[in-house]
Amino acid sequence: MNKLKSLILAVTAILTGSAAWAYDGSCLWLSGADNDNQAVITVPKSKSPTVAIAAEELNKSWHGEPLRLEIKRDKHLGNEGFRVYRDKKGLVLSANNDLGLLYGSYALLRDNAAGKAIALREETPAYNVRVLNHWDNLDGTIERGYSGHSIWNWDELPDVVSPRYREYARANASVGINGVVLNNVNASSKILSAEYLAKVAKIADVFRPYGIKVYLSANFAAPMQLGGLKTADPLEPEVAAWWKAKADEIYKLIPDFGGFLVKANSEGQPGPCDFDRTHAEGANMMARALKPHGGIVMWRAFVYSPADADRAKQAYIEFQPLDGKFDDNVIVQIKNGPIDFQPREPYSPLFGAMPQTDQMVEFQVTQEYLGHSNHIAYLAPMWTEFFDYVSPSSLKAIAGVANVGNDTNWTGHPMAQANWYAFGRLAWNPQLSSEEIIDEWMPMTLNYPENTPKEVTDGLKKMMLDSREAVVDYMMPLGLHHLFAFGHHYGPEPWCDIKGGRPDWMPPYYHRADSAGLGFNRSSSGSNAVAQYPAQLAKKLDDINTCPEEFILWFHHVPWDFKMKSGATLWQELCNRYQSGVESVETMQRQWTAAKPYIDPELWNDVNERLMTQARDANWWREGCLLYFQQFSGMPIPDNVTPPVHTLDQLKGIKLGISNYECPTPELLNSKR
Ligand code: GCV
Repeated sequence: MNKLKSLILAVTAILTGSAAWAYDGSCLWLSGADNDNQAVITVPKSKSPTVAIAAEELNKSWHGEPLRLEIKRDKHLGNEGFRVYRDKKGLVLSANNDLGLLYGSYALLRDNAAGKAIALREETPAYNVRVLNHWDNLDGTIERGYSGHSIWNWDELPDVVSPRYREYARANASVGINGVVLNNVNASSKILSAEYLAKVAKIADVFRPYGIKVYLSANFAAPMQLGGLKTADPLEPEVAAWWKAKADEIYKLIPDFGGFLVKANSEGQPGPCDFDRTHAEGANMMARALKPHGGIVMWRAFVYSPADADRAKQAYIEFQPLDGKFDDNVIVQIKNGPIDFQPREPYSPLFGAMPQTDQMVEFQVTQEYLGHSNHIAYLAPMWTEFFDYVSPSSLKAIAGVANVGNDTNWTGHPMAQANWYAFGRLAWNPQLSSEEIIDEWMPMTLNYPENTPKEVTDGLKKMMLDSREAVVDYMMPLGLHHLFAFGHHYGPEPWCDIKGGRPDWMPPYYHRADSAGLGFNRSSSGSNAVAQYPAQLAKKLDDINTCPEEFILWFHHVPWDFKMKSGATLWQELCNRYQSGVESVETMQRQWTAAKPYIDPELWNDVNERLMTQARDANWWREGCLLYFQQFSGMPIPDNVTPPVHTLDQLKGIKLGISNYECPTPELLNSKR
């Protein structure tokens, strides 16, 4: 719902005397003030604004027994942990400091809102750095942003500080996120100018009471672009001095500044390799500038210069030999998979391959490759699947590419709020299951009445839990990847071939369809990417008969008549998976329809319309991919699969004409079919 509509509703409510509250999605999972609340809250005497926020939140919405907040030394709890226990006088929330009390308050309120009994417990976060990465540009656009423009109003800062910054900080703190990188990794050096740092400082001031540190993406060539130096060579003393002076300047303005995120020598960004230096030399030089202030460098390993014929191997080839060469305030930030946030990827083999180096995972919360804001794709199952392979304890920190924009409901698709929520909860506790997280999020956000039939809420839960697998099935099942339309990555283009374009930006590079079969041979008889994994897993992946089927086309070029576990041939199985993906969306539509009487009409209609788009697009994917691959398999589409109604040429003719900064609208999609 747009802002104008919200305003009209609010005004109508005032004029008609009806309830002023109308759903617009802006509250996220957080409840507003609760007038019936009779809570008795005792808080420590403190001037801390953080304690004041905790008290305000509890006074607003706590429905439990009288509660006492205490600051008490407890070495188990660290800086951010909390304990909930009972003593003779009643229920107590205690922590070492104000921040622990804030996190504990949000945890208690979560229990309340989800209708759970208060669990007596001790909680500490799994990671000290739990950070969202905004890919927001200084002109207000967001790379891969699907919910409007950036929430940072750079033009009006530092004079005007939008109230939304506080709402945003509150939402993050409520799920345990404690850091925000404000700007795109494709970074403009301007963010480091005095003019912009003054603006950044204002945002940091708003975030501070919520325990959130500000970080910035830094352009490696800033000493040249901003400082007028002739070089950005990390071994040149004047370059190191420039970064040191810049760090000193930043910390004067923002004493708790978190540090830098750097995309170097990747997709055209400058980096140390431009000066024949290594990633470690570049990262360490910047880290040394931050070190005296306690800052860190998150150095991305998202690189794929063609050092090998297989892009999936390139980051490992470039980074693994640098193990042990990074300073202790550098963390190497690695995307969960070896290619690029596909609907399903095996984990990146770099994880665990650099035992002397701190590593962090980068998840993508924004749905660049999962239907933008038009499709429901609850991503906790993808992230917990990653943790099934990579032990959370082997990581030092965690990052998620934000899906937040200035739409009233923050995330475009109302259900995409669940991904922001899930990222925060998993960053705090990666042992949580997707189901536990959705059990928390759903009642708090969808706000259905308590007497909603269980089969309805079970249906909604299933809709969310199955949604990512549905996307995998209708977009690229069985380990297929990167079949996306060029540039914007919305619809299917397995045929895409742009003259002069990098081969590894073209889908045929990844699917390798030919008359013999389908899939990228990364086994020992092919690119041997399997060898980058630990020996036991490598052996399993290497054998077409033991490779998990969800990855079979990632690691093998599989003959069309290969017998799959179901007994079907590869071709039949492929057709079945595409069909099943489409049918799953139809099931999701039925689950949503069953919930209609219990959901706010505004919310229900919004999601319903998006589901219609999703259903149509799922079919678009199914038809496009099956018709295209059929040219190679030469086999008929089985009877159990709905016959395509379009021709391949018709589907090839669809060009959305959208940029990398927007979501195709339903109107645009309608006009193309
Ligand atoms: C910020 C992919 C995306 C780019 C993104 C890049 C990255 O290539 O398509 O938009 O750039 O990843 O993670 O740096």
